[in-house]
Amino acid sequence: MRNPMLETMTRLLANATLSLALVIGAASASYAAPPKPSDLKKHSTTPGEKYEPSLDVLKDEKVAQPGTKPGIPSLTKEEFEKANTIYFQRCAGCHGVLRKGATGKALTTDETRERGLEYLQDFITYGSPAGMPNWGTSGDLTKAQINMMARYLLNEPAQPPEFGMKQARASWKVKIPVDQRPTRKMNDLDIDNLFSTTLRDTGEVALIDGKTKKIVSVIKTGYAVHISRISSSGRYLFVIGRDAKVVLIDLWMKVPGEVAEVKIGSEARSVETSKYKGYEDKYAIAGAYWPPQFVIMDGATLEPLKIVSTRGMTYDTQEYHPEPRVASIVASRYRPEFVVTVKETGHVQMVDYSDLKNLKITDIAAERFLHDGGFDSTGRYFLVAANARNKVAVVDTKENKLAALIETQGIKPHPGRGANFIHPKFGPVWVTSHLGDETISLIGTDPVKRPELAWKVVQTLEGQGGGSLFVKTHPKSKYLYVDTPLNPDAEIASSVAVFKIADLAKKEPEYTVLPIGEWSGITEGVRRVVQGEFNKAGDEIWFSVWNGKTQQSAIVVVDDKTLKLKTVIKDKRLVTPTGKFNVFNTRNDIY
Ligand code: DHE
Repeated sequence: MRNPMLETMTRLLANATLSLALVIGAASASYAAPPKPSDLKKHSTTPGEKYEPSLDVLKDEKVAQPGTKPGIPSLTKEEFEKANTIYFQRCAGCHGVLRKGATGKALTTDETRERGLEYLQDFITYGSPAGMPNWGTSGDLTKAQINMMARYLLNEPAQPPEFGMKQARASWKVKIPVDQRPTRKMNDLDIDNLFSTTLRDTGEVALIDGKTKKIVSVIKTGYAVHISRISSSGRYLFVIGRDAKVVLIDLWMKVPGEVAEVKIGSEARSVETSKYKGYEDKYAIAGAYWPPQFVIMDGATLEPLKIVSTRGMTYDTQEYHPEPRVASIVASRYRPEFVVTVKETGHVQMVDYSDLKNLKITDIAAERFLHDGGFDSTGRYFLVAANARNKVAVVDTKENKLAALIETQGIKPHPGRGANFIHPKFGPVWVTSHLGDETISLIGTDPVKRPELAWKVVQTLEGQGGGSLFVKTHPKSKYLYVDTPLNPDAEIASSVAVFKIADLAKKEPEYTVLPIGEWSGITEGVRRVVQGEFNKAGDEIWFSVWNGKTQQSAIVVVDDKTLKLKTVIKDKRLVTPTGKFNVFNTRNDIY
């Protein structure tokens, strides 16, 4: 039996060469009998369920094949390597590197051997209505591959290597020592209005001048580069790739370029720099998915100084989790602390960097499956999505405690860093959209003047649909922008919804659709429109038109006053542009 929705999604995702993990199972995946073909219609393989980590770097890591056991079907070395690649790419995001379970069920051999080969084959082929994609009937995996994966699961999991100080130091390179760097800005660039733009599939960032809209420099970074963050002074740019390589770029150089690099693990997603008064530009931190750890580095050289494992107990049931990944990290302005979110165990760790030898960590029990988030407009409260729990945790970085845990009223919140504005009726709010449905949730953020509304969903808006990743506004803007790049409908994926903030007091606020993909003039590909980012002045917003690696992509600049097209940035070097990080807004947490 075919599942057209899944097939469309799979095709769309493949076209755009997204490496979102294609997951085997979701939180509620059950081990009951394989579903009947008629149940397959109930599969909810929405973008929300597909947006799970794909361990694209670990899949290529050479790991030793565990020994076989009599009576258990074995794999040849070649089969093991192929199965391992498929597992890390498609399954580990949910079931964990060590197969001990994350949002998906544990697939340890005590579980899998009890079920047996045939059962596993059926389950992989048909999936389950609870969220496990139907890999066989969708055509994603062949019969032979399914048999190979079932045998792989009956054998002990492969254990990727650890990555400690020895490996980190061996990878550390200072290309230009501090004393050979400029002592003042050597270029005419308006650094604060540069956009560090992720070129996802070439492993580079393009620095684009906010005024001329020209590429100033393209810099090699890590594999499948993910995000950029800026040092407190605005001089240094930090970029992290999924291969856990952190690259430090000096924006004062005549042509900004790399001055140092280090690897902090095998798979990573987040990086941040110290921002507390007196510690500006002093330290950087990066968080890894594998091994589960964070690394504090020197801010000017990336010398790795301290590695801290995040392995430990889940916050609620207090059971050991062997691989809780580090998700978002932000820098507190109230204390010399990094705010580190630990995904699978649901802890937020306030890591005090004032004394690295006698490291103090205040551990806040929040919620499992923490992912992305940002500050409220005052910079005191950090709001982070626990996406598989449909919640947002609010961390008070002044008092170092959990201020609230909020049901967002949508499915799988994904705020990016969120958006802050003054609502005409409810005052200051912070916003998240959702991967799993069209809900846009507005959360009150003023516990002093509006305590009755603080940390409550004060309003929900209906956007274009699910598959939203990022919302954005600016203190000078009158609008809230909501993207939907992972929506299965190509028209929705290539446009954004814009709400007029002044109209939000109306009963059913309407939105305007900006056909960004069409405005780009590109006619090929799905033209996914992703992540709005304002310029320094807050009068224009930039969107990436994210196509496949061999297709044309672009950046579309919209005039925030008129909501009209201002410019299209096209350049053959703009390959798979996704996130864009304006230096001024990023370093000052303006969103
Ligand atoms: Fe991201 C932020 C993890 C896929 C673009 N992404 C984040 C953060 C995390 C994360 C933990 C928060 C970092 C922080 O603030 O410190 N992302 C993951 C994944 O695990 C996931 C789902 C799958 C994977 O295997 O990596 C994933 N992310 C993507 C993409 O496919 C995106 C859309 C395109 C790309 O370039 O990779 C993407 N993620 C982004 C962007 C941000 C981000 C642009 C930062 C947004 C911001 O405004 O700060």
